[in-house]
Amino acid sequence: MNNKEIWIEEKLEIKNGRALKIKISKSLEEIKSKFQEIEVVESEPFGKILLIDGVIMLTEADEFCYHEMITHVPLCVHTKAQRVLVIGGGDGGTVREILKHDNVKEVDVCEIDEKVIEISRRHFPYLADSFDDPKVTIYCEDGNKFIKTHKDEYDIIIVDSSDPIGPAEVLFRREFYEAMYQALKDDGIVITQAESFFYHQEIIKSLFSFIKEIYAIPEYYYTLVPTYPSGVIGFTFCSKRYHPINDFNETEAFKLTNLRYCNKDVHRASFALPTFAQAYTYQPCKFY
Ligand code: SPD
Repeated sequence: MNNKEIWIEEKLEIKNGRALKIKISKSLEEIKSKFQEIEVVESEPFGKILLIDGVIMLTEADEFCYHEMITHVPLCVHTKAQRVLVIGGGDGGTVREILKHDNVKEVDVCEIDEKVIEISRRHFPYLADSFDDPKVTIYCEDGNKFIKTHKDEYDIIIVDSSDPIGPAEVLFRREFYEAMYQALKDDGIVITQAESFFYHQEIIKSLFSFIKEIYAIPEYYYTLVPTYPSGVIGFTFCSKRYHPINDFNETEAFKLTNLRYCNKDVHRASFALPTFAQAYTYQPCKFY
């Protein structure tokens, strides 16, 4: 990069005729792994940014909006969870949040690309240092294969993936959700990154076409992340037994850790979908 003014635009959304432009002050590192191109840049408005194949994975300024919501929502519903699996999540942000819950005794991380972990350790230590906790075991393997070798083991599985192109495509398929069902204990919960209800209706509809046939409680909730396309990103909440609202408990970890986005009102509100988006999912979340 030279000293001229430089902006990045998210490649995936440019294809669809829309983009968020962010002013960059410098490129910090760019590597090509076996699976993808990984890049870290320094931006003026959002601090450091991690990009994979030209798509923003996280920025320093707003990563907490995503990592808190992908993690504390299930952990405050299944409050006795001891074993948690993260598929993807190679930057460490999701693990950092999981470790705030003392009831969790083991965190397995299955990240296909060791280079994502390496680059995050160099540029985002406040996220990736979480991998050094003795409760954490890292497997650099294909999540879709890994999951099929585990049965009845996990209380919570969190899929912190990139978008359904490249290595993450398989993580949006029915067979993967069926395998996760088998890997869960009988009161387990799966949470998956499930895109934006403004921009990715077909993906969400496709997910719910099979999730509702596999899991007893299939729901969708969302968070606001200004640097993701449309500023909104959602998650599937696939549960065998616990209901996201009725079984919510404001745990000690939740109260004491100074969360910046997630609180009990946000937890509840995140399951309330705009009317048009309810049609993409299974049903409006039942509030009792
Ligand atoms: N459209 C980008 C979605 C990226 C979701 N995963 C981000 C990884 C942060 N841990």
